[in-house]
Amino acid sequence: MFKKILVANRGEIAVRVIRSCRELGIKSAAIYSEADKTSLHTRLADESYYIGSAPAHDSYLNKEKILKLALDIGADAIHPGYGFFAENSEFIRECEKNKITFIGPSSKSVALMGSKTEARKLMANNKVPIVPGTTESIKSVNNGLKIAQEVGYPVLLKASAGGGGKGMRRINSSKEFESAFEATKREALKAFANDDIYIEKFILNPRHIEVQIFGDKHGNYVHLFERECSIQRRHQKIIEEAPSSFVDEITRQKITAAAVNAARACNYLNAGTVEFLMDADKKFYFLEMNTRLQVEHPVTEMITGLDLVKEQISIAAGNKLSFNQNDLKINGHALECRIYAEDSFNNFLPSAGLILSYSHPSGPGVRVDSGFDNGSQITVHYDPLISKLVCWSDTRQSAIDRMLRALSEYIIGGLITNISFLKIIVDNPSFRNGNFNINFLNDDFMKSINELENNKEIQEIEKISAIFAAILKSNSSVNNLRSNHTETVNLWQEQLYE
Ligand code: MV4
Repeated sequence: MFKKILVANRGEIAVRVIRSCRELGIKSAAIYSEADKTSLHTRLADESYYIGSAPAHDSYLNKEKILKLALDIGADAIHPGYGFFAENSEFIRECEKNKITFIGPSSKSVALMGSKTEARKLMANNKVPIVPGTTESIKSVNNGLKIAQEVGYPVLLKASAGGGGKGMRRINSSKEFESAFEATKREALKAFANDDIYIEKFILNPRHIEVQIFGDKHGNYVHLFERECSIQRRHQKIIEEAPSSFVDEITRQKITAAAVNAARACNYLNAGTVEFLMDADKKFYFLEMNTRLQVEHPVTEMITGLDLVKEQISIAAGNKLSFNQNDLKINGHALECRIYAEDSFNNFLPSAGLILSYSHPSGPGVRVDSGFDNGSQITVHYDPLISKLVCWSDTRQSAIDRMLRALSEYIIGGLITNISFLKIIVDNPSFRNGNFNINFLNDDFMKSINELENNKEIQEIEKISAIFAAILKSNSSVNNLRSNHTETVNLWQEQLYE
């Protein structure tokens, strides 16, 4: 087993990894930027090292500095979290060269899955259904027009080096083809230094279903069931759940088998996620493979009882998977809400600033993964994710009720959050009935909630209460007030949440 793991990340995911290290008796080393001197991950790790100023390219994305640090402090492994170096094959290759274990897949798998056309080719050859379209890049307008005609409009042009929604364009008819082709190519070259583009049939109103997989160094592959991540806005996931209420047992068997085929096809090592689109007929299509631990992994942990980070570490150390496929079964239902520092009712404007008062929900079936606390600063330099609220219960309906209860317990003063937006979604009848797809939070939905009369009031009250909380916090009498006049505080709570 490893002696010391360098955690090459920040925020809630750094905290998450440090916690598993501690439980395994492995020393953890945090890195922190100027902006994170007093952050939770910096304080929680066994050792913490300053690596540069706040902008990520000066600190969390400084490859040379991080690798040198790992060697200097005797770290035998690096956990990348998600984002930053998690899917950077060059960084992984450097780790491999320096005999530092990268806790994740090989640089080869990451590079392979980074090319969407190569990935599609591999999947098509290994019994993983792909979206109809090409597995080679399109060389000319005429060639593209011919293929689009065969596939049938509407089609999507996608950048081979893209992913996560970047570098794609919808084409509705042959008239639009030429200009769209040129524009997508141009944009791809600019964004990815690679102008290979390919064609897929545009799947209308699909759901986003993904399957968690694991592979070890002994040729074992397992899946940990599916997650549904359709509730998103501009490719930013907001609510995830496991299992999907749309996936029946037969579909589950097919889609998880396809995901395991995908993992085996690329000799995949460690934790990965196979993303699919699923149409209204429950036909599913491979989309991309994410070669990292994902933000939403806790919902899978809640329904399987496993610690995915511990499993990652164990596998990276060369151990066999600690369980067989037959050991796993789905227990209950879990939902995750992402608490962002943003104004959902004002074009999702980020809301940077100081968290002046913070208290999070707890109680039965509630888990909070958070990188912040009182006095933490949310800066423009990093992701605006403050916290992940995960609720488990035996059924989806009771997990939803629990989520609403837990959301109402949050107090985050000093900046605007999306908590009231989350409450509206979770309590929406269509959401409760499982009747949604990736377009659920479309412009019509946003318009309808922005027109809610009492919603305007909620927004105003939230803004005022953020200021109020800030004043309370800076006033030394706040502690007396809280302990002696609880009802006063509760009245404020009622105003805020009723
Ligand atoms: C698609 C699609 C419809 N048809 N491909 C967006 C992110 C990237 N992973 C692929 N994406 C999509 N690809 C075909 N052939 C619709 C999307 C899409 C989407 C997919 C998953 C989750 C949210 C989404 C939001 C908009 C578009």
